[in-house]
Amino acid sequence: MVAGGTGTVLASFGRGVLVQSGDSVVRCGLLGRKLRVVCGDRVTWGYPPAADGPSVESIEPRRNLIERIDARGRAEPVAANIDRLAIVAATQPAPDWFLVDRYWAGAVLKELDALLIVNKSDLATDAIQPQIEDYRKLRLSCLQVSCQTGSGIAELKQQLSGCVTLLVGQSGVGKSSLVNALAPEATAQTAELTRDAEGRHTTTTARWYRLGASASLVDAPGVRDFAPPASLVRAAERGFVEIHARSAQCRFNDCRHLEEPGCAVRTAVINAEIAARRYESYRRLFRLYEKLAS
Ligand SMILES: Nc1nc2c(ncn2[C@@H]2O[C@H](COP(=O)(O)OP(=O)(O)O)[C@@H](O)[C@H]2O)c(=O)[nH]1
Ligand SMILES: [Mg+2]
Ligand SMILES: [Zn+2]
Repeated sequence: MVAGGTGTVLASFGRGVLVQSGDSVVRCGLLGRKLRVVCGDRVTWGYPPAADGPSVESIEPRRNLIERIDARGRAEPVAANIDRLAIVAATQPAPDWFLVDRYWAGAVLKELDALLIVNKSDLATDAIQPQIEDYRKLRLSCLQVSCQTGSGIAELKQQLSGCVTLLVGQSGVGKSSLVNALAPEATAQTAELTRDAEGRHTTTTARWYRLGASASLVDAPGVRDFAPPASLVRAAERGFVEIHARSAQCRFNDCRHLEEPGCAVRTAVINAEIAARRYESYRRLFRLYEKLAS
């Protein structure tokens, strides 16, 4: 039996965590009531005399912490030490582009790289090509793949190397299927495996999967809203690259790009230099942040 060591938290459930330590996975308790461990944490574990089994003893300082807003509007930790956000969309279920914009804005604010993965390319994708083109023009990387046929998966794997990537997206777009396609030994639970007796989807916590030697994926079901930085209503603007770029030309320094006179952003929308749909996403995110900050 190993005496302990350091490792990465694969999943955290209340008072217990799974830790990847070298090549083994250890189920640990937590030493002390104050430890709050989240998926992706780097931890030290051992067999402290005060505990009756392997226990996490300390957490290394985090590079970042991704939090979501729960149903009551409170911030709830999802995962730590993330490099990149992969936003997953598909033709089915029909994409919620406002949600995609919101995720991208969240990534910008957390200083994460962002990537759009459009899954299910085996189905007709004509309907969503215009939006994909819009994102490409804004320099968001977009990759079209199919878990079903394997198309684009090798290229995606290449893009993910060397990074810890957090997968987010509507339920049913194929996040778990992507984990299985990229890390066949992972056996992430897909829709077929997570329905309960009544056929409802069961929610699970974030899970960390090793992808070869240098990359990993975190599947984070149920993340819709990222917690905005406290006191930062203007954060919404920074999350929209094209709006942020234009704002320098607004008459007022503190222009919110809503009804202010001399707003260069609204002029750009009228001249179709900024997509009306993206501007609407900005307004909605602005209102959401305003509400959360009040
Ligand atoms: N046609 C098609 N269906 C897919 C593809 N990838 C996943 N699915 C299906 O989409 C459904 C939802 O997949 P799942 O991975 O559970 O989505 P999640 O909720 O985002 O984790 C399942 O029925 C999958 O079999 C794909 O590339 N093409
Ligand atoms: Mg899933
Ligand atoms: Zn403005």
